[in-house]
Amino acid sequence: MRTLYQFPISHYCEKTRWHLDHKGLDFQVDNLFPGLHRLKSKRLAGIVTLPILKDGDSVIGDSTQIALYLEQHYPDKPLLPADAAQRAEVLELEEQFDRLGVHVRRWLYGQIKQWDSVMHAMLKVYRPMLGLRDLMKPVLINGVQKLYGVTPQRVAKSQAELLEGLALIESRIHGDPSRYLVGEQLTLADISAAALFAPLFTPAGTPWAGVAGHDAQTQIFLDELHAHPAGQWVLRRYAEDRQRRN
Ligand SMILES: N[C@@H](CCC(=O)N[C@@H](CS)C(=O)NCC(=O)O)C(=O)O
Repeated sequence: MRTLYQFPISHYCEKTRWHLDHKGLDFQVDNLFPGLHRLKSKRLAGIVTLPILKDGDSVIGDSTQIALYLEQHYPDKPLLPADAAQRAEVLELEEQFDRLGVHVRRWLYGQIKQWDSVMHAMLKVYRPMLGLRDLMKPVLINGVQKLYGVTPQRVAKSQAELLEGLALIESRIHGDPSRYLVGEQLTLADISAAALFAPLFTPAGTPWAGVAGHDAQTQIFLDELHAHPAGQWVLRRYAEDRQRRN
């Protein structure tokens, strides 16, 4: 049996879900409660973040390690090219987009004006547990702001970083949303970039669709990003390459 320990709205968890779905691997999800998840994640994999994958007797933490594990143990439908130079490029891009995922998250948290819709999306999968779920909301709001460094200066820097990330996508695809980042096929670089930028573009069927806690000014900025080739690229990758099994 395969279990993905996750938060549904985590874009790093989405990257792993996409990879598992791409390989056609069945898995169940165990949605851990934010904050309390650390008790389990430390015990399972000695880390404080999700995703963590349990595959039979193997436990792998961190979306990059999981990706490498999946490529090694399930070689069908590879997301790493056989060509050594292309493979190195994919791994390098994957690392860059993982780093950029931090900025996407911080910037988005920095835009939230109404937390209700965001908290609802974050917590709706958990049972109310004697009202504990709702009692935890203010603690969580404070917690994510501290944990992810959501201060005005850092949010502004993250905006610059995420714009650079979108420019990187555009340069790799030469402005053409139909192209892949490396070579002619979907690779780990594409699913990393598309999943980690997806919360900005809220593709249909993702946990972010319909979630909006930001104001009109942020929406104008997001609409502009949508119109860019990189925004169109993320949506296109979702429409064409994101097969869902779960
Ligand atoms: N480098 C890690 C990052 C994962 C990550 O940042 N996960 C966040 C959710 S988006 C998390 O678990 N945060 C909870 C915490 O730090 O307590 C990966 O690729 O798996």
